[in-house]
Amino acid sequence: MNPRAARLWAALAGIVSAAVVLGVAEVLSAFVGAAGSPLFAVGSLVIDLAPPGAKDVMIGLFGTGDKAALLALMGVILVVIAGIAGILEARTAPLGVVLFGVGALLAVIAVVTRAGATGFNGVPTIVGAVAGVVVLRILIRRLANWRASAARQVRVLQSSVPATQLERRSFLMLAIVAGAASAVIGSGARLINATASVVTDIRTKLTLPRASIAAPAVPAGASINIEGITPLITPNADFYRIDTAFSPPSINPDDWKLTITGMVENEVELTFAQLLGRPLIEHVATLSCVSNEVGGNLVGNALWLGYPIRELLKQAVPKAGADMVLSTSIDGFTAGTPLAVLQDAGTEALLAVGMNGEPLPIEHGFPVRMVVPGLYGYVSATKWVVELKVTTFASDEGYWTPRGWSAKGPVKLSSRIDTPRANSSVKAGTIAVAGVAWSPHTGVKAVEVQVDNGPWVEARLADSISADTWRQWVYEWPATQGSHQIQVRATDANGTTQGSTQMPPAPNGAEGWDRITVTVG
Ligand SMILES: Nc1nc2c(c(=O)[nH]1)N[C@H]1C(S)=C(S)[C@@H](COP(=O)(O)O)O[C@H]1N2
Ligand SMILES: [Mo]
Repeated sequence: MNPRAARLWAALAGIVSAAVVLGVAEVLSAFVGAAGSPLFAVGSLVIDLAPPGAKDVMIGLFGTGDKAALLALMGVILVVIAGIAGILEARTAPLGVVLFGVGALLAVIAVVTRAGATGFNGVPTIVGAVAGVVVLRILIRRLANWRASAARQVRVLQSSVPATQLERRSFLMLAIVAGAASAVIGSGARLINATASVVTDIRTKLTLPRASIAAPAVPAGASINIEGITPLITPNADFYRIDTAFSPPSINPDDWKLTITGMVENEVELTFAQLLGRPLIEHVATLSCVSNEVGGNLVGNALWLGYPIRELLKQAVPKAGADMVLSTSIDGFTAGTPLAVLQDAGTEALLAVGMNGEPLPIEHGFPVRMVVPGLYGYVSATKWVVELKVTTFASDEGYWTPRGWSAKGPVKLSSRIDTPRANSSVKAGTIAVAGVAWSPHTGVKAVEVQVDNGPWVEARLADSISADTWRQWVYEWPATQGSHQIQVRATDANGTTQGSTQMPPAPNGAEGWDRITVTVG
């Protein structure tokens, strides 16, 4: 093999390895967040750093294609540098690896310094770089073997042809497979990431209309100010997330549409703009997951902004005999909700667009989800919802029903101790035992605490926002030295008290008293 050919193959090894870096980084970013894409970050950084004159030149030359032109330019530069790295590695290892390392370091810096990025977003690039370096080392070793074998063949002038062919094949196979896989899978992931960043951007810039009917001010007495108690309103960043989506769907609101189909007199179609044009209402409601264990935290309370589903159903006019609405997410998830609940004038079942004063976070259903006070999420709270089919429980079922969960899922009366923490140590004296209790749509009227085998003592309940939300409670406990067991039970507005029977989450929600042990010193 002549030196020129050897250099070209080494350059190819470098380019393939760079494709592996980017491909792996894009695929990982598709799962952990589009902000992790080194291509996106470096491109954005270049745009930010470019002097205004350079931008004008690019726009002058390429018009609205300026971003594509920039990407192409970056691609050419990358190919050249990667080629050089391959040649360096073949000639003077590990210089090529060092060049890869420096490039990856710069890309990681670009990624983590983007607005809103965290150190975690650097992980895809780091993992990608490690994979790329491994491929580079293997390719360069195979290339060296191929060259050595070819040189031997020339020297002895006899048939070691099969050996040379094998060495060549092992180099080319890896180069082709790694290059092609990175290009194809990486481009697919890049497309997903590009859409995700576009949708993130649209969401950030979106201003929702004000509610026609604003939620009444939260009563001052609804919050108890105690260290360690769950806040009355759960911030979006802390709101539990449960869904079957590996990475949350990216929906451009301009492309979003809801259809109401099935057993209706009039099929209804609603765009996002039309939805925002309707009179929206605000409502605070507690949402909880049927999988929540006693004492668990798969429950949150938020201020939702949305349009009452009952109004849409009025427009669609359900036919006689229908008793369920099967809501479908763009990702295929479905939930079966009793039609009567969605039609009920006293239940604020919403097609929600806002959560705590912001557009829905993407992982909580952007641009539109359902929220139905009083029902577990799996039978009501479809995120990224695109279709409501009016149907019957006899002929349709939601996603979780054939998987061992009940077709209907009213939320069970529950209470939880937030503070002190289970198995913690506290000082003797007055200890605030506090937490939350909920029975959405029914309301909580009392909470009692029992220490060891003592009597059940009534806790002080904070004011209620409405029957649809949880209530904070506190019991000032005169704690004496020793190990103590504390348990809690709530009574709902109908006078029903939580029973002592323990039930696991499946098939329709956990039951039992939350119980902790603390050591008083
Ligand atoms: N598209 C979709 N929507 C979904 C789910 C899902 O898996 N996919 N899970 C449901 C379940 S089980 C719950 S508890 C709630 C959780 O909503 P959150 O993630 O906003 O807290 O969403 C519901 N909506
Ligand atoms: Mo759930």
